[in-house]
Amino acid sequence: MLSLLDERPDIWGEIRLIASARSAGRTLRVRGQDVVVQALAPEVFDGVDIAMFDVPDEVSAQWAPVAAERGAIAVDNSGAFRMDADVPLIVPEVNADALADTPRGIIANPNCTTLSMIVAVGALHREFGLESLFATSYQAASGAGQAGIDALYDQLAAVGGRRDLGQTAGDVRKALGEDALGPFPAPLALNVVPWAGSLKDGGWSSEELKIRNESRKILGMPGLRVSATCVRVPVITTHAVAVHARFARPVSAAEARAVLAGAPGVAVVDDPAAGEFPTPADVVGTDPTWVGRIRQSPDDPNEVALFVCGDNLRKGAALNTLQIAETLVGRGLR
Ligand code: 11C
Repeated sequence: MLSLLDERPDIWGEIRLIASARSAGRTLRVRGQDVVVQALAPEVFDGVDIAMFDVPDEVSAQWAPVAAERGAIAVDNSGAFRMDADVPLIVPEVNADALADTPRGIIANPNCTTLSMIVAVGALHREFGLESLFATSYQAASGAGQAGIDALYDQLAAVGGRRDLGQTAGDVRKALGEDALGPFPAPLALNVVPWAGSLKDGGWSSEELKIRNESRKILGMPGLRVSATCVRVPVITTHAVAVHARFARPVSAAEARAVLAGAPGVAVVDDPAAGEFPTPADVVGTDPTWVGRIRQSPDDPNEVALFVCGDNLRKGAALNTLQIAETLVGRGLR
């Protein structure tokens, strides 16, 4: 968030940094200035126009309303308010018009996996009319926070050079030891793990339901048929999603490619003959939603398949939050 503030347009006057009492008093550099971190308290929001929250759900649930009461618009990156009917869930390239109605003074930022694909899906929906969405994610360790990053680096260090591993059931788990799993339920090095989030009804993970519920809300399609399977892969940052989208009419790969190539926030790299398609390692640290492997289903002319990559810490979190703030200011809503 701080490095993006340095790069983005300067819509800001005074910038305040707020954190828990543990971090209060530290000095951080923002837009070329040293700023002392203040401890979270109601009065820190006095005089603030936009308060960007990047904290656990329970902290947002308590404090975003306080910021709103004090006159700020809270832009919240947690899951606390995303499905609240009085809180718009915004992706500026897709549904910026919903910013006009903020009855609680709170705007929600979607989950990083939804954000990694929804700009591309929204562009196709505008043109062709979406009917159903099937998604399989390949999610980076950083989606699980610093503990996820640390666990993956430690696991990779432990298996590095071990040409004996990955050949017998359970050998990677045994070599790492259960304490090395970090926030993941199985080894991530030399492996993929079909799990992210918490267990919900019917065996779905919370992450899979977030993709379903958030996509429906962002696209304004409460009855949209959505099914997702979320998988963690040994990537540090950048989520990838294999998307199968069915539309109201036949859509050729060329038509889909043309729409995506012209869509704001989307970059198309799609030349498999030359080995060119987006991969997390090649796009991490960049802003666009990268799309490749665009194909028309051989069995259903209305269905298009694509492979999408998005930096889960940038567009998936801090960047979209900042874009919401910039759009509020650009539209004169702040
Ligand atoms: C992950 N997408 O990759 C999650 C992290 O709802 O904001 C973000 C959870 C959220 O594990």
